[in-house]
Amino acid sequence: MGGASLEHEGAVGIITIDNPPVNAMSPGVPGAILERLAEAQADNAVEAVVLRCAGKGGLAGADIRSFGTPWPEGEPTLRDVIPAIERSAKPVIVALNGYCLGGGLELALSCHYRVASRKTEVGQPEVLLGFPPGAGGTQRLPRLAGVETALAMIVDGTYVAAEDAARSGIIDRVINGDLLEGALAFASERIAAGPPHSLARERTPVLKDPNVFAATRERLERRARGQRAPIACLECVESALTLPFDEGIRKEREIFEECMASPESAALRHVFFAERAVRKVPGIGKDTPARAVERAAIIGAGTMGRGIATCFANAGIPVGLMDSDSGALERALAAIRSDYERRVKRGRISAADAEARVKLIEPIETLEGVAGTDLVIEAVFEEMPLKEEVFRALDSACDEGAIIASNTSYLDVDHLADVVPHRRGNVLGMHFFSPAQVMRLLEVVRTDSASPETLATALALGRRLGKIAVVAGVCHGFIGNRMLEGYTRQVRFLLEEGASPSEIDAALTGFGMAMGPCAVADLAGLDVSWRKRKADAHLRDPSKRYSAVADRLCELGRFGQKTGAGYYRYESGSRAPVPDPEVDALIAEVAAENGITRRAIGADEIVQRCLYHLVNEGARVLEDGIALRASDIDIVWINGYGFPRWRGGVMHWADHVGLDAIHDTITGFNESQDYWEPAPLLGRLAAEGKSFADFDRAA
Ligand code: ZOZ
Ligand code: NAD
Repeated sequence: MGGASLEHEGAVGIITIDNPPVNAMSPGVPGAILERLAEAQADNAVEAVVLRCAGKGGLAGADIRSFGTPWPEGEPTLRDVIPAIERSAKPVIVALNGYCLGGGLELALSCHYRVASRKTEVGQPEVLLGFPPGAGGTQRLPRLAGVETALAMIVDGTYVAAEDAARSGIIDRVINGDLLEGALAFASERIAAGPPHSLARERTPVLKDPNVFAATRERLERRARGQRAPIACLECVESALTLPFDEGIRKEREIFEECMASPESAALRHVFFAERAVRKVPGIGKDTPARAVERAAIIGAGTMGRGIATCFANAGIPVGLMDSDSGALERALAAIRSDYERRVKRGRISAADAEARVKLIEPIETLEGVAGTDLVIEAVFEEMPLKEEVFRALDSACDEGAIIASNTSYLDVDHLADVVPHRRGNVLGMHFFSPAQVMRLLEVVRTDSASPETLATALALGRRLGKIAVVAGVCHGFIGNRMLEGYTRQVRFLLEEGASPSEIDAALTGFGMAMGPCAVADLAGLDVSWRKRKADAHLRDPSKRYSAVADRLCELGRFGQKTGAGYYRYESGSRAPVPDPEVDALIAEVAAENGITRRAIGADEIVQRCLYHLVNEGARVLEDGIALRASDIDIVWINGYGFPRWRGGVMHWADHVGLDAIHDTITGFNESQDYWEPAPLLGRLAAEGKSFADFDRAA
């Protein structure tokens, strides 16, 4: 259990908070600070107190794991420490090092003075966990930093670096050398200067832009649709202006408690830990050796190849790019260059940086050019014979021990490993999402034969590329695309049964999905899945329902945005979807051919049919061991498919709805519709009154 110690340096008492790894305010820590503070108060030799942290973990705020569980009876909380500091007649100087976040910053704001090392960053990221600061941050920060700065930090959860924090008044001094020495020197100056030692609560918040609340509210209504916490943060900061300090604190507490109890906060806290759990992979530890990737190569310079090459360049890794079609390679290089130019124009990166990154991408003419690379990613057309041929050629061209990864969306990576028998241990899937340089998700597909070193290399590389890497087993479509198939099938069925593309999209964006499935299909290109459906036609069960709606659109050349028409039509130069009566007529025609009487379908049914299907397939993915845990599926759907983070991901959301209710509904669907056989794991968990989270805990 973490605690706090007290030592003396002349007239200064030094309290060190020690609760590795991040000095969170776990039960026991606030109590220990209070005790050390009381000792320092009682000691006549102490004239000032320096509060600091042990180690490099900073001050990460409340212990997020303790939320949702009862706080031990009688154990002091952060809310007891803060008034004790404010009551202290001896000035308390907090010395910050590294991250100072959430309750950590609230503790710091209650001190008389704040000094910080140059690498310190301060922030109130509570909104990202679904609640506003709850220990006075929304009242003290505006009084120190000004309303506009505080509002932006609290509503968006953004961090501010030490120098900027000093400029805005949050930090009193940035220390260049040794932090403790600097803090002690600062304390001596304060002792010499004597009282008064002013507190944030005694100041008046300064508002420069009277329009800032209205403008922020309007921005949040667009950006944070469906969420409560960002608006709740705004309401709290607003009350720093409209209410006396203590009333503002009461209001903040009220709103904090309301938000903390919300499903939104439970979901966001779940995602926080899910993002960390995903890194834990059986058989892979800190001591598993990983190959240093100093140079890589990408085979295939199409949509994906060019995006993946850009990821490497962004991470500063030299990368070769090869395509059997020299025109395609030239087009890719031109597209990469113009993408960087756009980013320079928007002020995202400097022209020099862009130039340096472009230089890291080296066109290679033949596969022999992969010699000297540590890792090759194959991103050619999605055809097994072609990929086999490329793998065989890579077998002769690659260095001994080089890793060969496939970016395949669906194909059997175990089979690809068999194509290069003596390199089997070095083969795996690295499934990027489009656009690869933007999307955070990377599915690392673990083959039966991949060595721990190969897997560890791919996972470490994923982190270097700024991705969130999720390990998936080999199956058709891995985690995400396997689940996607049934989701889009439901969309086609719903269209035939009476819903329009815009009704389906509105229902799912209303739920919180970043985009509706029809708009997504138009963006990605309807031809891609059409080709796949045609190639897999022989695998289809002819006794089951099939909707030809999307095929018929493709037969008309409606491939989506790139042809100006798909599920919607698009005015030239515009990406805004416009409902198209031609599509309505086509759908009605297909429905009539299949003998379907169309009806009005409400948003609830659309959401249920699409999302319960995801849950059911997710349960199968879990039971088959394709995903290591339900929370990994959540990470895949949030980062790869636009599932709302604030709903916690598909499986967490299912737990919230209740697996028994979902199982009952699916069982009902199964009586009259194809593809609804309940997944055995879903049935079992529902019968036992358990959740997917219980399944994860037991694993
Ligand atoms: O870990 C990064 C981070 O961002 N942490 C969360 C910071 C945050 O959101 N703080 C605000 C918390 S809410 C709050 O503070 C409200 C509050 O006080 C209200 C008070 C009201 C009074 C209530 C009365 C009952 C950080 C940037 C800090 C470090 O990043 P790294 O990449 O270096 O390390 P991670 O993220 O891998 O973390 C290392 C291990 O520490 C665990 N952890 C981090 N922050 C935690 C935490 N555990 C509990 N609480 C936290 N705040 C993290 O899970 C990881 O653990 P393992 O087991 O995965 O290694
Ligand atoms: P694409 O058609 O845009 O590009 C494929 C490129 O491979 C073409 O430029 C082609 O000339 C080149 N190529 C073909 N044979 C080659 C060979 N023998 N040697 C070198 N180059 C060759 O395809 P894409 O969309 O980039 O998809 C590539 C792979 O990535 C596929 O396996 C696909 O399933 C997967 N993927 C695609 C997406 C997506 O959204 N497009 C997303 C994730 C994964």
